[in-house]
Amino acid sequence: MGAGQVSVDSINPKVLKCQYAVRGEIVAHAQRLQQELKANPGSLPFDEILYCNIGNPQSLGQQPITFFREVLALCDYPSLLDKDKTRHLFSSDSISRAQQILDQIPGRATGAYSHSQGIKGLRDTVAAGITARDGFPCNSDDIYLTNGASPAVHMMMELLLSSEKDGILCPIPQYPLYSASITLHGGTLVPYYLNEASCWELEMSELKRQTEEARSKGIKVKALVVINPGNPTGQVLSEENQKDIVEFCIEEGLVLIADEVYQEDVYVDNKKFNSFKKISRSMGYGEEDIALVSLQSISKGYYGECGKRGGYMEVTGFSSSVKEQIYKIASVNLCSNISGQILSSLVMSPPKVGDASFDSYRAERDGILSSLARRAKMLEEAFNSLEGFSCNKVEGAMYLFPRINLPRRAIQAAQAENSVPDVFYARRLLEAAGIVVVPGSGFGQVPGTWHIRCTILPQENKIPMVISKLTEFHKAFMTEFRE
Ligand code: DCS
Repeated sequence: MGAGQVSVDSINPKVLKCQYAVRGEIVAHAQRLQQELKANPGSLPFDEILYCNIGNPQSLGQQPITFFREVLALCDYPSLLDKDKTRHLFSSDSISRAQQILDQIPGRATGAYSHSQGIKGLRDTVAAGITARDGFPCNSDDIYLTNGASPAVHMMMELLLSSEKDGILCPIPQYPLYSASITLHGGTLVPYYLNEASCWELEMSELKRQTEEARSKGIKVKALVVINPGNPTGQVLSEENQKDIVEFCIEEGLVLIADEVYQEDVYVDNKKFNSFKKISRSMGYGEEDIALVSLQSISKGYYGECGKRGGYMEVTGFSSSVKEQIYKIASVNLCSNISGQILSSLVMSPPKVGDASFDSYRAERDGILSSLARRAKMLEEAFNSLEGFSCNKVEGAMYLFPRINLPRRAIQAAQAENSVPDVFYARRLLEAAGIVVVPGSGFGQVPGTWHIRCTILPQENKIPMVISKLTEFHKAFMTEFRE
């Protein structure tokens, strides 16, 4: 078949419609500039591209947790376990953990397919970790180990959406995986706006209003997505708010899809992560009351193992016949990758007090999290000090989502180029300073407001440089477009 036989007109229109800004046009432009820098050093006003567009910690220098990698290496190359010499390279608890994991893997082989929900012994470990975290029991039959949270989202959309009459409530701003997956599966995104003026609060009145409005248009609202801590908005929900959300889902008969991938990334003392499973169970609600899907990932937290692709979804409150269908969808993909499965078990069951690795594990974990908290604060203060910017507190996750009040002349200049104003700003920032951010329009925002999303992930010693480049660019930009 020749290349001409497939055209954009002949492919699935849902693919054409789907958008994913985190790796969109600004990033493509950054990659071109990076090539340019390599081919002609000194040809651009900067000598390095600073990728603040994506939550990919290790790509910017974050080191993996030693214990996790030791266990992984031993599982992947078990011959090391038998050799007296190489034993000195590994901590004693990583050796015992690897042995324990290998005993749980059929054939002791990380190169074998596993059960489609994931290796039973690893799911047992994940379930025990969830039980310890929440203080409420978790059954390993409810766990599906996945290649990150993304496939879990696609799986749920596949399950729930049959036509554009099916709606999913999503926060705006949202992480564009949700809009992309809903588009690909032919459903309708029902937006609910987070309130920027009150630190991106999730207001129940807004949820109700949007649900009613969607229903009045004939849309069957099937699920509510909540991202907590929020991406791109960085808020951490209060317990009271979470309880109201649980009540709302029960009253309205909605599946609650709780995206909890940033559960370890909370940077403020007055807020704490609570899983929706814990909140709903603490209210006395059980499986018969609420359908709940909780997502976790090895990509975030202090682990940042994005490229290993791991995570899980905990699915509760679905009938056994629906669970059979979820299992069927999982089984079409055979299984998730085994390294990701092992890491999922490790992040939910890291070294404990008294284990040989505990002190080094704790130092690595706390070092990463406290540095992220400092970086968040430094960048937040920097944005707030710039004319026209206002930035809410980063309570959690990995991003700042400051609002920018663009001068009228900048908006006109963007329109003259057929560009969206925040895309125009992000492009200018990239071209002048080499800093890559994602325009707010990629996440959704109140019409007429403009934002950018910037990660807090550049290494801490680079933050002052990021801030000074950003400041220099912004001042020049505002001067250029001043009325
Ligand atoms: N859910 C949220 C809220 C996310 O932010 C991400 C990734 C995912 C799910 C999916 O991650 P994994 O598939 O790796 O588990 N965050 C993207 C982002 O905003 N920047 O980097 C990736």
